[in-house]
Amino acid sequence: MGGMTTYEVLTSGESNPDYDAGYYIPASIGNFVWLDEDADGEQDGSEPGLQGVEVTLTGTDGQGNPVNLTTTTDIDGSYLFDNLVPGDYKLTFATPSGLVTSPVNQAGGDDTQDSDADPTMGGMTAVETLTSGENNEDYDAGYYAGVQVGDYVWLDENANGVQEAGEPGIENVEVKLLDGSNNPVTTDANGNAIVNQFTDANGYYLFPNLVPGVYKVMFINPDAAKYTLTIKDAGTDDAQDSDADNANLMSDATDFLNSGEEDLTLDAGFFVKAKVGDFVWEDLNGNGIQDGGEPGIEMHQ
Ligand SMILES: [Ca+2]
Ligand SMILES: [Ca+2]
Ligand SMILES: [Ca+2]
Ligand SMILES: [Ca+2]
Repeated sequence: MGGMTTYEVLTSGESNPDYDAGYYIPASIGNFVWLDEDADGEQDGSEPGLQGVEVTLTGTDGQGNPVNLTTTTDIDGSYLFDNLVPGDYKLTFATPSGLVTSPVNQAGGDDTQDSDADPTMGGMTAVETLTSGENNEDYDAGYYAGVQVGDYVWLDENANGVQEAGEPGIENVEVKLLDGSNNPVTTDANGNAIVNQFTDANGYYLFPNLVPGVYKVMFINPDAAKYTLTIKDAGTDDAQDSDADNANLMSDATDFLNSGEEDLTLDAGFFVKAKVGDFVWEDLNGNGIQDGGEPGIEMHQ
């Protein structure tokens, strides 16, 4: 009715104070989905936005109407639901394919710099009450890709510490995953349990889909009576050397692996000790041949 009231008949002497008008300013909520490269749940300066992530707004506006709207993030990772009636709303971020949701409510409690999508709630945020004119840009979501470490145990036939053509892998060697402080790593980026890996028929192992961070591995000598660990860090190519320390069979720590990175240079070489021998005898007839009946000589020091 264009802001028109009903028709009121004013009678003689009437003073009617009941004709009022209320207004609100539309509200908005947004605004950022980003690649959390170090998986700390904080928006660091160099971390880019993620395009094409689906965001759904649900709730009830102040007039009791249910609201259900969906949008996708722009090329810079931004999104916005605007022109909203003030009310109670929450957002649900659809996890992009192949990525993992960052931890919620980090960044030292700074709501402008954290991630608000709760991975235990399917990417849903808490409920936000938007008031008249509120432009809330603090509803953000971070995602990262898992990292991986590996990948090889081999028979260092010439014991020079370098992986060379013709030197085969060793199958079924057990490898443990440790963090940078030598503690066992128990879960992957999706919260699944990590078990020790065993090298395959070609000597390869892999710990995939890990939370970005620093890792070490520890190799278990498959047969200590047979195998000796080769020398560490021989040569100049980290991809072709052995990384296990002789004292504890642990590698050095990797660099910090950011979202999607890998370090496949964590390798270990073992060799089998060579033997020489084995007979000194009394050559009774002096012909230089070990004839039957010619006895061995026991040497005494
Ligand atoms: Ca971060
Ligand atoms: Ca926030
Ligand atoms: Ca070698
Ligand atoms: Ca290496």
